[in-house]
Amino acid sequence: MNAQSGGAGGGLTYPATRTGDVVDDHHGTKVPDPYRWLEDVDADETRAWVEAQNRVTFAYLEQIPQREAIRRRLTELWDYPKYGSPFKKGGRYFFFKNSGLQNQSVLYMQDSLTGEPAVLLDPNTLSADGTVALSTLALSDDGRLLVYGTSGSGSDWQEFRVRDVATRSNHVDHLKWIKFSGAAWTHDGAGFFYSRYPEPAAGGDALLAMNRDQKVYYHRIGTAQSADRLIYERPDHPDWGFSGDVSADGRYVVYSVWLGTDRRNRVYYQDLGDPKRPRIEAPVVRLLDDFDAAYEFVGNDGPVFYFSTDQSAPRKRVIAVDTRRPERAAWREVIPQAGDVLEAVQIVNNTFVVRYLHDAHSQLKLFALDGKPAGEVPLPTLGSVVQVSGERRDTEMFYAFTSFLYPTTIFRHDFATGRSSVFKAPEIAFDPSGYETVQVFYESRDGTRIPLFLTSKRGLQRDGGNPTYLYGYGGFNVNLTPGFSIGVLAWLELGGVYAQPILRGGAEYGEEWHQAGMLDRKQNVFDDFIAAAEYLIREGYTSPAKLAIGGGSNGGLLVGAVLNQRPELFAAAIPAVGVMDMLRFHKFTIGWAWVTEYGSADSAAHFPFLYRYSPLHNLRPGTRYPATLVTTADHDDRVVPGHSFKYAAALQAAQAGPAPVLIRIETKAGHGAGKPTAKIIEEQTDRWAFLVRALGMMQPRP
Ligand code: X97
Repeated sequence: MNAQSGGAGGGLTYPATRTGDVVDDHHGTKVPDPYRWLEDVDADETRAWVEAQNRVTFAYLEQIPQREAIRRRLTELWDYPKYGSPFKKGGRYFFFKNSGLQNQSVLYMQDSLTGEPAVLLDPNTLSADGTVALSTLALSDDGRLLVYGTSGSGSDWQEFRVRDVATRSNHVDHLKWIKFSGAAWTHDGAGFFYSRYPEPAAGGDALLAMNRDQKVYYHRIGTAQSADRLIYERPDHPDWGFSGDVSADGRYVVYSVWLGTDRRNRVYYQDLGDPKRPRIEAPVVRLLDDFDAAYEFVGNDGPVFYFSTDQSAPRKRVIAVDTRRPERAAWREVIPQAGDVLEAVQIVNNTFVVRYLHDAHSQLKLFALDGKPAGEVPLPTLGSVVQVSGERRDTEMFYAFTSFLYPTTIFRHDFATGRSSVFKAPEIAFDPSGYETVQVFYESRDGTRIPLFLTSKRGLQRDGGNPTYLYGYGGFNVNLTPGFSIGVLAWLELGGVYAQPILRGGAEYGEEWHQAGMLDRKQNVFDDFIAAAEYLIREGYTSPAKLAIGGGSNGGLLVGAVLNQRPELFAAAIPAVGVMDMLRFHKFTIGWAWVTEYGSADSAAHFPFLYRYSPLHNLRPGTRYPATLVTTADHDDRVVPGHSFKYAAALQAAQAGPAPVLIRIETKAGHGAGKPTAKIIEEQTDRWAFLVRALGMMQPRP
């Protein structure tokens, strides 16, 4: 028995969405899933639905008078050269640069810091519309060969190719069915280790099928992928993945054995012997096989391996493990846990370069290899250090620094003088002096102190009338630190306030903070977000009629959940590429990888808390929901678009208020990585145009 459900809102007529009669039995609870058919993205009926929804959405967006001006201003602001941190290999420098509006950044090389840059690889030549992006990169130890990964239309699937650096011509090598893997060269330059999945079954959809059985291979340059040597597989554990890294001295391959997005891992290694004549057939040794904590390989002194770890240290520390005496009692602590969380560590100039997060903004500290503090690199303002580059033998390092009002700038640190100086400053026509970022703290529902970054015009009137965009993530140990974004800048120019709270579930205060937002504690994340909204209203920054919320991926789930719990608190919501069906997410692509974070509806213990907040299952027909723009993309194989399709259909049917409920489905795009500049600008234009209308920011001229 099928029925049609259409909806109306704000004078809009939505495409009719057929309702099916699928009902699942979850541990005795009957749960209807009327829009199940929308999960099948290849079906003609789904394609027709997508087209019909996009027609309604774009017709709505096109009649917003400010949209054109927003697009023009975003394009204008975007158009300045952007640089990445240079990195060195074989005596040359390599770096990414985007001239301004190029769809993809170009990889350049130059012989010295003052030399002439030459293009090594321009991804813009790989497709006319910029939808083929570089996904990974590895230069051989002598810098002569480059293996690069590309992904098409935003998918997680990658293909690897090999380029000769001197001639800029490609070798015959072409590898497929790679996901969640980089490449790690042996130091003879003969080939590299990488991980891949079995080729998906013919007739199946490679964008929907579950990813399991990752295996490690060694590829020898100049040979066919079918001749690759299988190095390691674990058919007894189809969920395990393997991420190989060759040590800086070329002697070891160190594998992180990962199980989904769980922060805990195992560490295995191979001793290749002579780096110039590596024994790739060397046995795989299980060094840390307890899956008790996170261990990240930092470097080694011969057989002594350094790891950053949260073992007995939720804010992380650095330890040394002697592979000849791997037992825990023999581990040596090199850098003890501090009050701030250790975000990342690497070895440059025979020094540990450590990034800490202090209330979610960066500090950069140096330590000798024996752990003695060796000073701090002063940073320009409250912000984030991203992209530190440099190798153990280098005497310089580069890092990028960024903040809401500090366009990403490349610094060079000279270890000989101990000084950092600006290496590449962006030339952008933007005067930050009219704006300010402040960090405030508020109390969440259970009294937890939550940091909140607020960026706005200086001298803001706290009269409750400021359009405010509240953006969050809150999960998976992922940090949401201050960063420069053209989109945010355009929002500020429109008179908006940008508010970014540090929600539980992230890594900003270490593993305890992460765990406080996991599994049956997920509601804490929503409470933190709701409390941010209440704080902004109470303090006079804004009011419900002027408040919008946004987030992507796990943040799309956040927006969906909070919208259901407090629909009256907001005027608009923009859930992007969200996980909206908490009962079925684990059945598609890599969704199973999130089970240690979210739990699984297959578990009778987990089902009740998932069912209680799942965005798709907590919409109440007859409710006045805020104006909502759901966004997703046809090639999103991280969070499959079916989540957003079903959610948008259900929200359109439930909407009792006048506000629009729209879904914007991007084509030839995915979860976000590698998105071409042209598509980013189009999407950002539509988000701000939607909010300008929903929050009544500028009255359309008569
Ligand atoms: C993922 O779903 C990544 C899926 C593949 N993957 C893992 N573990 C990762 C990885 O399952 O890439 C990993 C990487 C970064 C952060 C966390 C896990 C891995 C780890 C070590 C070595 C190799 C791979 N992610 C989540 C996501 O996209 C958040 C972060 C990455 N989600 C979409 C969560 C819900 C919505």
